[in-house]
Formats: sequence, structure tokens, C-alpha cells
Amino acid sequence: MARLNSEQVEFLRREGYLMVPDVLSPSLFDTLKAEFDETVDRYARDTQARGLLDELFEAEPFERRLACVCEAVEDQSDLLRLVNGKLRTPGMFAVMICPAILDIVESFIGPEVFVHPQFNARAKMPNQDATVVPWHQDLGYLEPDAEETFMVNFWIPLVDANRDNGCLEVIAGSHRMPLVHHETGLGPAGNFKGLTEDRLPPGERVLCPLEVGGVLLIQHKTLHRSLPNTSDHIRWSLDLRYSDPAMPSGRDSVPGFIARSERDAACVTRSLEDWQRIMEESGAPKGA
Ligand SMILES: O=C(O)CCC(=O)C(=O)O
Repeated sequence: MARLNSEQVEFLRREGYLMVPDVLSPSLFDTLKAEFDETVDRYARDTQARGLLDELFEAEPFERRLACVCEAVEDQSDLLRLVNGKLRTPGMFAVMICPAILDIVESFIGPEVFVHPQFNARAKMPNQDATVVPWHQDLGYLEPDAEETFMVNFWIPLVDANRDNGCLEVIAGSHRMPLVHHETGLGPAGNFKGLTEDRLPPGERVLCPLEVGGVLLIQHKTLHRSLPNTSDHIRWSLDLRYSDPAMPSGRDSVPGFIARSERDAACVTRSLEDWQRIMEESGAPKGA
């Protein structure tokens, strides 16, 4: 059991964030990273075959190759779409249901665990305005009926994350605010909702650098942002969310799934295929 101790549980409840180093085995990400590698490789080969890319950049490591390919093609949007967002793949499913993560969630909400339908893979590219996320509460991106739902939100780096490559920053204690109005058109590319500096509450601003294997936990009202990536490599990460299945998710139009249940083992989603079936039956668009 990788349950948190009472001090850690108390810290998240009091401060609205908690960094937990060395809690996931880096090998947990092997399948997911192999999927990303394969996607980039396939795209590079297809694009080269069409005469639109000179070099395959095969010798570049995971944290560089995508950036090299993006720099070398005229339009990167298709490729970036393939490696960002709500990827329902074996690698993503394996991370979502990994016991170390579910144990942490249990420390807060008990043995009924819902994998929330708001989740993302992010390939935050060097010097890319569109992935610099302004101050916001995750609840600002959900329906307000989830205000009282206790969410355990994970931010998980797939490469070591720091100030230079755009790690997260949080405002300690900000989760005690209610849901605040989020303005549209913020961030350097104007593509996010959030809060401008003048509307931020007082509170210590805490930078959250994390090595692979660590996680940052926040709550759905914790104000946080991500810094620009000024490095020469990609800051790959995941953000996943968990809550009690009996509480509103704030995203009714898209189903999540139950990853653990003491009450009814039969309702647990045990395979990617089952998760995909739930999605199909809901009628929600594939990438929703
Ligand atoms: O990963 C990032 O750059 C931003 C993540 C974020 O803001 C979130 O998960 O809510």
C-alpha cells in the first residue's frame, strides 16, 4: 500500500497542494512513452515519404524528437493533436489504474474511486505560447455542481520538470476560496480561461519542480498555473483526476470509470476495452 501518512493527508487538506517524490516507478510510463515514440516515428516516416520532412531525427531522445520533427515541418498541428489530450490507450489506462496512484486517492476519499473524465497528456513544447497555462482552478473548467466534490488531482511529469521547462506553480491555501469567475482569452496565446494577476488571493506562491516518479497533488479549487518552457526539450506530463463516484463530476456529458470499489467489485472497469465501450455507449465524441 502506498497510502499517504496522516501528515501528508493533512498538508493537502490544509494547503491545497502536496508534492510526493519517488512514489511511482519510472517503468510505469514505459508503455505510454513507447506509444508516443511510435506516434512520432510513424508521423515522421509518413511525412518524409510525402516529401515534407528531410530528416527522421531517430537518434533524438524522448524529450527532444517531437520538438525536432515539429521544427522541421511547416504545420505541426496534426502531430501535436496526436500526442496531447485525452488519449485512451493501453499506456494511459495503465497509469490511471496503477495501485500506487489509487492508494494515494484512497488516503483521501476511501475505497470508492472514480477516474474523472477530465484528464490530459501534455507535450509542452519549448517556447510555445499555447501551452503556457494561466492561473486557474480546475473547477473553472468543470460544471459548478462539482464544487463540493473532493477531487484528488494529480500532475505527473514524464520528464524531470523544473522552472526552466515549465513546471507548475500553486498558491498555497487558495483551495479555500469558492469557485471564482474565470475570464476567457488568457495566457500568452489567449487560449485559456483563468484569472489575471490583480484578482489573485494572497498566499505563498510555491514552485513545484518534480523528478520523474514524483507527483503533485492539488484540489479542484487550488489556484495554479504552468510556466513557459524556455528549455530546449519537451516537458511531457499527465494530469489525472479522481473523485468519489457518488459525487458530481462536473463533466456529466462524458463518462469516467470506476477504478476501485469495495462496495461493488462488479462495477470496476478492468480493461481499456471496457473503458472504450463505456465511452462509445455514452455517445460522447471520441476525443472528449
Ligand atoms: O501541465 C500544464 O502545463 C498545466 C496543467 C494544469 O494546469 C492542470 O492540470 O490543470
